[in-house]
Amino acid sequence: MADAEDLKRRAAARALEYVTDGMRLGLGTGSTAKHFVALLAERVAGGLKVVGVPTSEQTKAQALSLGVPLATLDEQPELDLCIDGADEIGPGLALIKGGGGALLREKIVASAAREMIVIADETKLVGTLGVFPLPIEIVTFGVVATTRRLESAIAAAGCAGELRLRHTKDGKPFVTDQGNVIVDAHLGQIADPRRLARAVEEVAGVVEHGLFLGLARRAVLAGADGIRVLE
Ligand code: ABF
Repeated sequence: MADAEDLKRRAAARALEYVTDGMRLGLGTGSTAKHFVALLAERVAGGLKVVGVPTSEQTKAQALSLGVPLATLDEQPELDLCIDGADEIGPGLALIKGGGGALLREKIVASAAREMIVIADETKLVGTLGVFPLPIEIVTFGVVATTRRLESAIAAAGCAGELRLRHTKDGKPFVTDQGNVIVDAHLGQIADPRRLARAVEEVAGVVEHGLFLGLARRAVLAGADGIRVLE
């Protein structure tokens, strides 16, 4: 039986079929995206010509170490395709992302791409988003006040749950690549993702949230029975 890493690698390998010569690619973050970057590097070594825009310092370091040509988003502001993982994939390919802490750059890069393909093992597919905590990136100024305003906004949008500031393993606040912090909203279920997204976006101090709505065009899902492509 295939283990989780094997399934992630298979999804990444299938997504590679959408990559063609000359493409400008958004390169995602996380363990599934890491497989994609490794497989892409093999194709680059074999002569495929692409340029990648990484969504995190982590992905940048991996791609550089494997010889994948990179550019910044300012150098390549329009991308052909972005390939990234997700924490949950819900109806209509609505996503929760950001468990890895890279949601801000991930959303900017995905938005700059003509198409986004999400890659995952099929356990990420859910009927309703929200079991995975929703990451919300906020600025470091006024964290307590912003978190309180977020609690009210989230309740007004019909959701309930606890908000927790994310910490690293050694107990320090987790700091993103952009120098912000993350509050994880433990909501259990998000009945109306658009309503929640709008409510969160209205709170001063919020930089971005992990609801990716209307961004993914396809999901390549690997399971024990093979690969499924949802569109
Ligand atoms: C990134 O990696 C994130 O948005 C998401 O949090 C995570 C998914 O990680 P994995 O592929 O390791 O499950 O795409």
